[in-house]
Amino acid sequence: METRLVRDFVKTCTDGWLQGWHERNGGNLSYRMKDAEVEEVREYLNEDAEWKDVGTEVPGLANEYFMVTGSGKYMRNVQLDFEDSVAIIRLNEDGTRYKIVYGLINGGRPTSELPSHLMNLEVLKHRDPEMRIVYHAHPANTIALTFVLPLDDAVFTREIWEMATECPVVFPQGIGVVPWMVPGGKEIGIKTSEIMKTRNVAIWAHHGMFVCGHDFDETFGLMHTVEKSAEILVKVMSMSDRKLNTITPQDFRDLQKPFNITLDETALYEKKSNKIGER
Ligand code: 2HA
Ligand code: ZN
Repeated sequence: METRLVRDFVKTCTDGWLQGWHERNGGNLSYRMKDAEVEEVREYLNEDAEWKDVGTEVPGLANEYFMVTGSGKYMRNVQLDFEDSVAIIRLNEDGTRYKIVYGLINGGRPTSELPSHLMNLEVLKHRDPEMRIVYHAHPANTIALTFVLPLDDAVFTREIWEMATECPVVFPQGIGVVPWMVPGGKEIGIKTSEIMKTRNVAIWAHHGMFVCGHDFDETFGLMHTVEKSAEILVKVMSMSDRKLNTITPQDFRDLQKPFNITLDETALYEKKSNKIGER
């Protein structure tokens, strides 16, 4: 199957692997397919496959097709063996069941995080019908920060925004943080999709990050931008627990007009001190 979509999907998996975000079978990727993309590969689809439970309900995505990585599959292998690592699934008419219409040729299931992916994609479709991608990875610097920063949306947003001027421009809605939870289920999917109602970045404490977007470049670029800033913050914190200089709340506000963005004001609190992570 050599389509533009397949090339873009594979490239994202490979790029994430090359960044070191996908040890073993870590991370997963999903894409809500356009009708024309389904038609393009129609001849490869097996509609006789058996129905299985999603593990949650996503009625807003009824009858739609998704390209998803497989549970237990390695991101590094997606480029080497696409049909073994990836599936196209179709949802039933009430969004409670799916069938594998393509891929996972050696058996297996869609990503273990399927409930989170689908619940996010449902919320995103409602927000903006062209938001089609959800990407989960295990980037080390972002995860490291969840051990030392308070697990607070405003603090995470502010500390990561301060590390690079592009951050507020790239994700003006800020970051949502999910406390440690059991992965793979409906509960963590509910928490994450609550964040995706208004934001494009969710950090799972001591686990990883979820991002969304309209296309693969934007989605991958968002993960990359957050993780790059997290890396700078880790470097700064390894030198000092305080900042001598930084971007101020007024500096952030000054970005809004020229960049035509509206920033999450809850992150622009006045800090009591220059100690990193303190409100
Ligand atoms: O192993 O990343 O969260 C895939 C995962 C589960
Ligand atoms: Zn994970």
